[in-house]
Parts: sequence; structure tokens; C-alpha cells
Amino acid sequence: SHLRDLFAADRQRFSRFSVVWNDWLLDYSKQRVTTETMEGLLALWQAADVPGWIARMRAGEPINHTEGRAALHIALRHPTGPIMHAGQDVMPAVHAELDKMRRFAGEIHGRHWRGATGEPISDIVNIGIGGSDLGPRMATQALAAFRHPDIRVHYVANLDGADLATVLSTVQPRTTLFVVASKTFTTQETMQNAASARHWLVHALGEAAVARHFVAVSTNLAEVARFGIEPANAFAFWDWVGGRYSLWSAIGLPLVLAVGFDNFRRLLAGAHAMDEHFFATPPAQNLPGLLALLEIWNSNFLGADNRAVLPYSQSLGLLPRYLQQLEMESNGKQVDRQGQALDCATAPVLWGEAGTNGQHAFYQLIHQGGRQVPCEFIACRQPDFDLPGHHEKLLANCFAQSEALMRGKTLAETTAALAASGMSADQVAFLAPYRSFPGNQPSTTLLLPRLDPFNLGALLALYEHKVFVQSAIWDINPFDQWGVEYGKQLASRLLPVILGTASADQLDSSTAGLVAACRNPPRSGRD
Ligand code: G6Q
Repeated sequence: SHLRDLFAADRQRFSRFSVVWNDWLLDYSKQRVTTETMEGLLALWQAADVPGWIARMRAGEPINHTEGRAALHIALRHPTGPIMHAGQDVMPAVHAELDKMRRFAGEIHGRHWRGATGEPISDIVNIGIGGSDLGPRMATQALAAFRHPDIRVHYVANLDGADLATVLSTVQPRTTLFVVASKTFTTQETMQNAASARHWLVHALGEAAVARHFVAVSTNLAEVARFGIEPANAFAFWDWVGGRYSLWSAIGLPLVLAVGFDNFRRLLAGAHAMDEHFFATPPAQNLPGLLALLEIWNSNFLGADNRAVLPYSQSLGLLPRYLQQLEMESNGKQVDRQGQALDCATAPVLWGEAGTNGQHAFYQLIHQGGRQVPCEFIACRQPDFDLPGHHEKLLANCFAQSEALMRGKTLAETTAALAASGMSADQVAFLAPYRSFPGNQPSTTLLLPRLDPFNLGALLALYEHKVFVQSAIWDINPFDQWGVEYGKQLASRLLPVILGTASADQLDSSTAGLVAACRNPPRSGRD
């Protein structure tokens, strides 16, 4: 069926296929589903034992079975009451670490923490990559309206020296604090950037300055000490927190410094509110559950191989990048929990960009490219930066796009419209095929009241749980990442060849050719 026909046949379609949670609205009436489809999808919730998986996660069982670890990020935003892991309540340690973050942020914001020359800190540089970068980086931009006025927070991730060098060119050693964020404290990119930053600081202020200008966030406190960061300046988290699920832990420290601890607390409260909703709500009203099931419908049944996330919020501009890691690293798997190859697709390719910018770039393909591109629109009723005349236009663009993608424009409609504009019959016949739109492109729209710490926390927890529901249905482990580990190993193997201390003999001809071309510029045979 075509979505325009489904809407024409049912005046109640919006109320039938939309859900309200607090002051949020999830409208999935523009998805290609019927009541019958939804009944079938909702049955998957029980068939895959999603309630059982939720119970196992909450009980701290090692559901990350390939690494023998629990996945207890929900504990990081749990306010009171025990959460058990290996026979111990983790909550006292969680709260102690939060308290340490609160005190530290108080010292920086109160200008009590001084750099080696006695000046207060004005710039924070977070050095981390992947899960130790994307979450706080995205959230710092998302909460730009809540930024502390005296503190600028920068993020450096890439091994490419251009990343660190450009940030260092904008800050002063005397007033800069580096946060070295790494769960393992062995990641090549982070260790290289941290060593270069340390060198830059020591060159300007001397070795003794390190204690006032470096703090660390890690589960590996022994390595932190070896790097030369004092235990008092180290913030801990635990192996039951996955990298891409770690924003809520001390990995959120740069965000705390950017927006203050009270706002971080509100972020945690929002995530916890979504946890409670997820745990207690039947699938037909369960926001993470619905998003999970609708994507399974689009990818496993309708054959879509991708999903576009389109926030109509400049502040949420990094959300697609963050979700790329959360969704594709978690569920980009093809081996089930029994070690067998899956015979169905899992996480689709996720991409996206803030609206309205994307409209002037890639939306053309979504409208007329002939591919299925399920779209997820995210909008806020109120703006976070209230410049007169902007927000209503932003919302109009967002809703107009989902409407157009749903309806399309038939050849007959286009022909009539062009004829009415006074065009000649020949011109109309020539142009009409180009100016018609197939429509029937599925989309969901999530309308939030406003972008604030509470709603951001709930939004991110929504996606975490959506990924979890899908992993239960696909029967995969969403908490390991052997592809990332593989990349880490491959680069270490090749480095000695690039440095010229190992031979290229064992390499394939392409890799050997690339290495050789870096040493001696290649020449074209025509020279
Ligand atoms: C996240 C991944 C990966 C990880 C980075 C950084 O879930 O495992 O993105 O976060 O490789 O690792 P470290 O925090 O150990 O430096």
C-alpha cells in the first residue's frame, strides 16, 4: 500500500499510530504499517523474550558474554537503591565518583583550582576517542544553551596531528586543563595525543606543572599513574560500562565542566526516567520498543538498508555521528549468541545531518533517488536559542519534508499544477516526469518540548534501549566490538613497516605499494 492511500482510508491514522510520553510525542503514522503489521511486530517483543533480557541486564548478569562482562550503564543514572554486580552493590562507588566530579567542577568554576602559574582555568581539552569522545562532545554541543560562561571545552580525538595542533593554537598553557579520557588507557590515538599535549605543556611551564594541568578518566588507574597523573586527579569507572555507553560515568567530566554539575544531574535524571519507562511499559506504548520494532520492519521486512537521522536542531548536529557508533558498533554483527551465522540483516547503515542543512544537500536522493530511506525526524516545540522568526520556519520545514516524503506528487498532480501555472502543453509534458515524486518514504517524527539536559538524557537512553531491544530480537551481543579491537591490532603491526624497522615482504602488493609510495614519491610511467 502507498502511505497516501493509508492516510486517505483512515482519518484516525495519526492517533492510532502515535504515542505520548510525558510531554513528548512519537508519531509513527508515516511508517508503512497497518494495525495488523503492528500486532505482528509487537508479538516479537515476547517471542524474543525482551522482558527476560531486561531482567538479566538489571541483575548485572554478564550479558556481554564474549567479554564476560555485565552492561550496567543504567546504574550510572540510578538515584537510590542497590544495583548488584558480582554480589556487590555498585551504587556507593557510583555516587562517590559523581561526588568527586561535582567537587572538581566546583573548584574549576569557583576559580579555586589554579594552573601552575596561579591563573584560573579557562579552557578544557578532552583527549579521547570513540566512546571516550563522541558522547561528551555531542552533549556539549547539544547543551550549548546551558554552557558555563567562563569555560570553553575542546575535543581532540584524531591521531592526525592536525586535530591537536589546531586546538593547541587557540589555547594558552597557563589556563588549559587536559582531561585524558580512556577506558583502557592504552588506545594509540589517545596516548599519542596525551603525550604530545604533555610535551607542549612541559615545554612551556616545566614538569611540575603536569599535576595542575592534567586529569584522567579511566578504568586502568595503574596506567594513569604510569603516565604521571596523580591518583587524586584520576576519575574512575568500571569494566561493566561499555565505551559507547559511558557518557553517564566520569567520561562525562568535560560535559560537567562545560555545563555544570547540576545540569549533568538533570541529564542523568532524564536518562533514568527513560529507563523506568522502558522497564515498565508494554511494547505498544514503549518508545524504545516501538523504534526498535519499526526499524526491524523497515530493514528485515521491507528491505531498507539504511536509516537517516535528521534532527531539526543545530545543537543536535552531532547526534547522527554519536548514533552511528551507538547503533552500528553495537548491532553491526552477523554472529548470534550461539556462535552461528545469522541469516538476516542487522543494524542498517545510519547517517544524517541537522535540518535544514541536509535539505540543500542530500534530500534530493531521499525524494527522487529511488531508494528506500526510512527517516527519523527530531524536532523541539521550543527553541534553545530564541531568535525571532527562526523556529516556526524550522518546524515548518521539518513537517513539510515528512509530509512530502509520505505523499509524493503524482504525474497527474504535477501535470495539473504546471498547466495551471500557464506553461505550454509541450513544456508540461516534458517537465512533469522530472517534477513528480513517488513518496511512500517512511518516517517517524519525535517531537520534544525543548532541548534541555533532562530531555537530552532521556533521548540518548531511548536510543540505548532501542539498540538493546533489537539485539534481543536479532539474538546478538550489542556490547562487544571485535571490529574495533581488530583495527587497533592491525595498525600496530604495520607501524614498524612504515618506520622502516620491519620488512614489507609479508604484505599484499597493494599495502606494500602504499607503504613504499610514502617513502619514495611514486612516478607515473609516462614521465
Ligand atoms: C566503544 C568502543 C570504542 C572505544 C574507543 C576508545 O564502545 O569500544 O569506541 O571507546 O576505542 O577506547 P578507550 O576508552 O579504551 O581509549
